[in-house]
Amino acid sequence: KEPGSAGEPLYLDVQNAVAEAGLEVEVFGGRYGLSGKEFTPAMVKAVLDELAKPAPKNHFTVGIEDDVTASSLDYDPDFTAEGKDVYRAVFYGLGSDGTVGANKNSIKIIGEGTDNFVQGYFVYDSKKAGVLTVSHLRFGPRPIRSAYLIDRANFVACHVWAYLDRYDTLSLAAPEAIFLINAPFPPEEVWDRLPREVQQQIVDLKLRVYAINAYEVAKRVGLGGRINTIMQTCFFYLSKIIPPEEAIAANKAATTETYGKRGDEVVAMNHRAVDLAVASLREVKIPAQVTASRRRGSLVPPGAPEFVQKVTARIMAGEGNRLPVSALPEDGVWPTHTTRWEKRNIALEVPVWGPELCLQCGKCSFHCPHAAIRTKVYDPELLAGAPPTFKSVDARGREYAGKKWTVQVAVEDCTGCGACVEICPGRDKSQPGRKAINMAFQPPLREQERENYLFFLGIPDPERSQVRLDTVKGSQLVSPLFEYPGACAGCGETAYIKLLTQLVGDRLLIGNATGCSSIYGGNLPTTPYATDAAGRGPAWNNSLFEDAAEFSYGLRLTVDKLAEEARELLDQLRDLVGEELAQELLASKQETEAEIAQQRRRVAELKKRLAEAGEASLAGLRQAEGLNQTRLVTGAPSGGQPSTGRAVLCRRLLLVADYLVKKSVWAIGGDGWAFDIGFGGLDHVLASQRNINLLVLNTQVYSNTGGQCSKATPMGSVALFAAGGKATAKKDLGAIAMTYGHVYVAQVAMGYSDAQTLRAFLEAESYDGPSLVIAYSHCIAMGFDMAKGYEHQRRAVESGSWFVYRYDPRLAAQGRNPLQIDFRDMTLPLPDFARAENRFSVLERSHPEAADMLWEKAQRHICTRWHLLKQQAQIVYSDSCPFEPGVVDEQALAATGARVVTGRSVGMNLPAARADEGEETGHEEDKPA
Ligand SMILES: Cc1ncc(C[n+]2csc(CCOP(=O)(O)OP(=O)(O)O)c2C)c(N)n1
Ligand code: SF4
Ligand code: SF4
Repeated sequence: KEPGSAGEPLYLDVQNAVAEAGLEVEVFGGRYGLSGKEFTPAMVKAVLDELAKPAPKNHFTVGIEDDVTASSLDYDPDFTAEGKDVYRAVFYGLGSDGTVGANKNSIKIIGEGTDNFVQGYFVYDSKKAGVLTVSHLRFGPRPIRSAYLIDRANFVACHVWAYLDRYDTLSLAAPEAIFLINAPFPPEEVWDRLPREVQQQIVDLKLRVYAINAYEVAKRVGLGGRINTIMQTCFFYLSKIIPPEEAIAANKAATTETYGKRGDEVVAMNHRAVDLAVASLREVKIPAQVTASRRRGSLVPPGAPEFVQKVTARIMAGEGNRLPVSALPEDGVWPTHTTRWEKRNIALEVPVWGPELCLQCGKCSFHCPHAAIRTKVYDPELLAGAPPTFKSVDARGREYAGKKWTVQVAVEDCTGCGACVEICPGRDKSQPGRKAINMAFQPPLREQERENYLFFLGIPDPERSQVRLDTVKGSQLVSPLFEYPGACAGCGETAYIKLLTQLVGDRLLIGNATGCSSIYGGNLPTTPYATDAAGRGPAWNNSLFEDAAEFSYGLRLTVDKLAEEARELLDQLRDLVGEELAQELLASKQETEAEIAQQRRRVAELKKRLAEAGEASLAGLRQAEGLNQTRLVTGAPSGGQPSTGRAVLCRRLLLVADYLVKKSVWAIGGDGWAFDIGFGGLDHVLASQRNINLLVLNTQVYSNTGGQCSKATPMGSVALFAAGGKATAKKDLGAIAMTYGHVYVAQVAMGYSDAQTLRAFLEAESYDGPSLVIAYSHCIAMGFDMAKGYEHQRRAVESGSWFVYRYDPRLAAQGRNPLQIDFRDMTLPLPDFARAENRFSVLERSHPEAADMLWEKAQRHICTRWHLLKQQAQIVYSDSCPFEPGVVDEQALAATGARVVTGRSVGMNLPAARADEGEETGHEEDKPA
């Protein structure tokens, strides 16, 4: 309903039709099902019952607890219209653990193999992985027309033990239902480990409980963490919808079909899993009474703000639809920095730091996609009061002499992806495989590491200006302002965003294209964008899939305009503010963190002086009845007191003074945005001369919507809409952007070189013009173990499938070639790279000839592009060379009188590379690329 409208469109249409026809019919309108809310037979009945009353409520709501306008209808939640012969099963799974896929298989097996009718509803969180999925399956002898979720299930399966403490999984169980739990310990221990509330439900509802340690079974047969086949087998075995032997045979056939493309070994592992699942399933003995004293804890830690406790936590618990209208903020403002309260505990294994092997390189923190492993350098006195298990060692390196060093894991936020362990260079020479961080079982570590992490967070960060943000290690000594995003475990996009927040801090403004990054970036109920100790953080916004570049361009124009206004006002108020302060504020170039920090202090002083001056003249302003606007704005000081007119200027300057500190504007999105749908806008922005940065998180497919082919998809790989292998080469967006000459362009892959990535980000940020950074981002859609994502990035570069380079127009202005290629040569044949990734290898298995043809062609194409790139990097630039960046000095142009230019942003120049870079760790990667 439009705000202010008398009713919803359909209601108004019907009212109109009835009135025009002159019928004597009473029309009632109401709302249901908004935002995907349920509309059940019980609610339908409530509406019909209401209409039967002498004075029914008009404009009612049902299924929403509207305690603000009191328009809700009550309904009886126990009313059901479902037949008793319908078998209802609910499965609580972990996003991307295969539960949903297995359930779809179950529907197929039962639908095709029996006379049953089947139905499946799948409820997902908008987060991609490591989150709750609930599958609702119905089977019955008659067609199923229940267009709503199950609320009384005969079978409830909980595939994640930790859910028992987070969600009321048994609220959907019918009396005497079967409850199947995946428990990561022996079945005999299950009862005693259940929270009291769950025991109570089991006893009250007389449930039959079965347990299996599916993780152990999966590990034994070589399936890693994939438990879906095991849990599906248990479902078939227990539910007896079809005879167990038939179900097992059908299940094996289904896994053959599902995993056939991944090779015989994967199929065999799944078949072994089916057999072992049945042998490992145990019934849990249920005592007559509840025995546990442990209760379910609060979903969020006690220190969480009231709103988080009362509203956010309920949405996290899956109870958002039960929140009353009055619980929601009137103005729609929702707090940020809230993923820190989630404590999802989804990792079965987490890294554990061994200080003795640590090289203090910061790579673990740099590469962690979830900001769940952090490093800190601090004064030893700050260790006072540390928990007994808190670890620290003497910090290495001259600049950290006398300080302490800690690597700390946020075990409750870690996803267990293993990326940090893979990347860690600290090895034990006497014990191959042992590193400075190693994965260990999480549950026993949880309590102690929670305490350690809290203590770690309490140690203050060093001043930004005191750390070398231009080194891998230094960049990780400031807290990220993007933490624990709900992206897939091991996501290849998020570490880039996290790094950006560390390099730019709270001056960052982001316009985000729709895609994975907008989902994990701007999710409800929690957001990963965080604030610093002063309560400030990046400003983030998402408009559309296609318009992030233009949208961010708008942010840039706005910031520039406000900065221009601040400067003009400051100029007018020089005498009031103080000539020296005004001059310093206007002249500051803010090229380094130290200068930016100084400018912040100046702005703080300016605001203080403005507030004082404003106060002094407030009385005059209040008496200024009849003053016209012109006088207000142009009023001059009189008798040493600010005039009322100048008070207005002061107030205005107070509002915009923060824009005197430089802001950094970034458009962020995927390749679907940048290469395809938003390309026109992106190109438009590149063609400008504004200081705007575009970060493309290139997963080479549309990841968020399931892996559709984009123009960045490599030739010879399989994606949705390119089922037989993509037959054209990927578009070279970087090459296109370089043709402008005035655009800073970089292609990076942090798995190949973190130092080069870091450098590119800093250069892009410092370049006073448009910058395009295209970041290779591994993705679950590529089809490999995400723990090894950075290794795949390295191989992509070594095979030439991905070139890393930087093109800096500032070099051309110095008579140097702006293009710097950041790797030496291709050392890996393309097929060797391709075979390790399912997106390619699936083609070789299904159509080997097509794979041969396309990979051969792709290899040739890569060689051609490589030669062109090398030649481009070898062109000799000189003062007289025609190859110049296409930048014209706008001020000089304006001075010709040809046009007036206003409000162009002023950027900072790149701090010169320091000769000692890379010395602190001795790693090749830490040296300037
Ligand atoms: C105009 C429009 N078309 C389609 C969509 C649906 N949609 C949302 S995100 C997305 C894919 C994003 O892919 P990409 O830009 O590559 O980002 P990624 O998810 O890979 O990070 C699509 C198709 C949309 N939001 N708007
Ligand atoms: S296992 Fe993954 S999420 Fe956990 S700390 Fe390491 S990189 Fe981060
Ligand atoms: S990556 Fe390994 S060696 Fe480097 S800081 Fe982390 S734990 Fe230490």
